[in-house]
Amino acid sequence: MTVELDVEADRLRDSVERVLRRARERSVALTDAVDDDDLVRQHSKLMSPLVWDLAHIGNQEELWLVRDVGGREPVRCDIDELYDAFQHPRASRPALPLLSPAEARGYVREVREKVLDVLANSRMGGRRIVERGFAFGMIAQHEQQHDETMLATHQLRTGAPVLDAPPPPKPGGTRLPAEVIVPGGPFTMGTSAEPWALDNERPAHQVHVDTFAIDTVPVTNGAYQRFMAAGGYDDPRWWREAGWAHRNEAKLVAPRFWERDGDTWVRTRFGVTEPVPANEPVVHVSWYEADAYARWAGRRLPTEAEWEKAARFDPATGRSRRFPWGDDEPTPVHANLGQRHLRPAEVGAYPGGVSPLGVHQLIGDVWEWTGSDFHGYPGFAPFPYREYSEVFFGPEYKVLRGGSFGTDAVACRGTFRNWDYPIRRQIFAGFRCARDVRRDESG
Ligand code: AVJ
Ligand code: FE
Repeated sequence: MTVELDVEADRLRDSVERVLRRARERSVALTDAVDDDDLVRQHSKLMSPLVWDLAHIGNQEELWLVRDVGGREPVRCDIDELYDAFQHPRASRPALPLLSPAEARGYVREVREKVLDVLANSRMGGRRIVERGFAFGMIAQHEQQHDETMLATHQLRTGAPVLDAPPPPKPGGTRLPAEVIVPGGPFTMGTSAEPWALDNERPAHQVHVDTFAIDTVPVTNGAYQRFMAAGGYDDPRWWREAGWAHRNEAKLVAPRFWERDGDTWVRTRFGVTEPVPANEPVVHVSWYEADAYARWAGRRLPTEAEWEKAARFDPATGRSRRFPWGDDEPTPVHANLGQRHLRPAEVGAYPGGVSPLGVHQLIGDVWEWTGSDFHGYPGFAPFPYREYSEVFFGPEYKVLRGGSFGTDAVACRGTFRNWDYPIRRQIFAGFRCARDVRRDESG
């Protein structure tokens, strides 16, 4: 028994070390890609300077893994306040006396060395926070979430391209049905078993969902351009009141990063301008734009429960899977995750990731706006800190699901929940549509 537990703990420590290293390689690549001047500059009021994200990653790691889990002395006790996201809004961060790029790099390295020592000595159990490596998994996810945020900052910066990646796979040419019918009935939403699931994904609970239809693939640029060409941005019928007000104030006419070039649209991605690719999922649209498109199309956004049922429900067993394809961790066969590519793949490009009911690309490519506000599930309990989720619960945030090409596998699963304001467009967000299905239609 003890020997088995030791083997189990060894395996866990190895996998923790791998995900921590993977996150750090990405953070280093994203911050080494530009010069120091670029690291300390603010590329958009919506974002922190990259050097803030870097030191904040180290500071969270220090707070939870060095001090709390490890019970060690602080590496630096004088900078917590600077890197507390609740003390300083993003727009004010460039003016703070932040660590310089060299200091930030030294800081995260020093913290990591201590953490690897804490890890080597951790029993991976005993206290709830280290049960099955939770705190380490939480910090790897935190770093990867900031890496995705830094990738969004890269997308907002101007200048010559500095990031590079091979193109994603192309679809095989199989024709897919436009939509999939998901049978009504109960399913298990959320999880109590996933060791690294964050507090807002818990606990597992039964939810009844009426029969509905959901798009087989995310809405493409080509489909979205038909909405634009039909005057969708100029017709208040399709927009809810707050969306129409925002469309007027922000003068929305197209997704973020699109520009008119003669009579076609081009878009700039990580410094490269190209014609808008018709078969890729649309990305960089706000919730209000997604909502207006859906209404124009005679459809609606899926609720969060509908999205999760489409992604996880296995009608053969009645069970909810970890991922659409099953319980195995994502690989490049399943989904476009982890910044392996710098764009979403064309729709139909991941047949290996299809759900039991036949829905494609739920994981990876683009975050998908749902129609739902961000709330705690029945029985929610904040863990390990209220500021991860609970302080954001309420009607002002909309839930996004599924992860993007810029989301690492450690921070993505069938239960994972993201949220943002309905006006936000700098995140890698698209959507798919759903509709109610009448009883006589579903037989
Ligand atoms: C879950 C992506 C909304 O970036 O604000 C990072 C993740 N929480 N540091 C965010 C997060 C604390 C969070 N999102
Ligand atoms: Fe953070």
